[in-house]
Amino acid sequence: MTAVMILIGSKNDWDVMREAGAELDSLGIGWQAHVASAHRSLPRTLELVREAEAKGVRVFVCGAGMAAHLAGVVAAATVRPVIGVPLAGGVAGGLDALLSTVEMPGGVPVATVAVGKAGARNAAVLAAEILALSDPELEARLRQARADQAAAVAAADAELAAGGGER
Ligand code: RP5
Repeated sequence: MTAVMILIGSKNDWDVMREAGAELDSLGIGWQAHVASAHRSLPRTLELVREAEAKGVRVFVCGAGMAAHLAGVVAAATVRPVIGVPLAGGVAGGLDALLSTVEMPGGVPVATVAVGKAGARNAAVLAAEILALSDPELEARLRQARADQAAAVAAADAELAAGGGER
């Protein structure tokens, strides 16, 4: 089942947004991705949202750069959760996209994450956390992923110490 739809404003956004797909894969969540521009192909974008709702997509993840209106337009077209990933590339290195994504008018929220790859990954994790509210097995996988992260930090710390991390 496709639980998450990833939308990107340009094919050039995929290099970063593929991180979201990879994270969803690692958590065992079904997804599909489409290029759908708020500016260049608005009717198709709205059609994709309608189709996604009809086939049971529960969370939208939208990545866009520059005047990043994709997440906001999708949020205007659905009451399902929309997570926005601002992407670098504009004149302000991603700050432009961050503000375009996060500054939504009251009543039409976009849950906005960090600029770039960390944001793409966190969008997937946040989508998973939303889905896990009604899926105890997914919640267990999320808890395991957090435990794995902590173990990786501990391993890095031990490696640093073994390599002479003190004087
Ligand atoms: C946005 O404009 C896209 O999300 C992309 O990040 C940016 C530039 O698009 P391209 O000119 O690279 O297609 O709509």
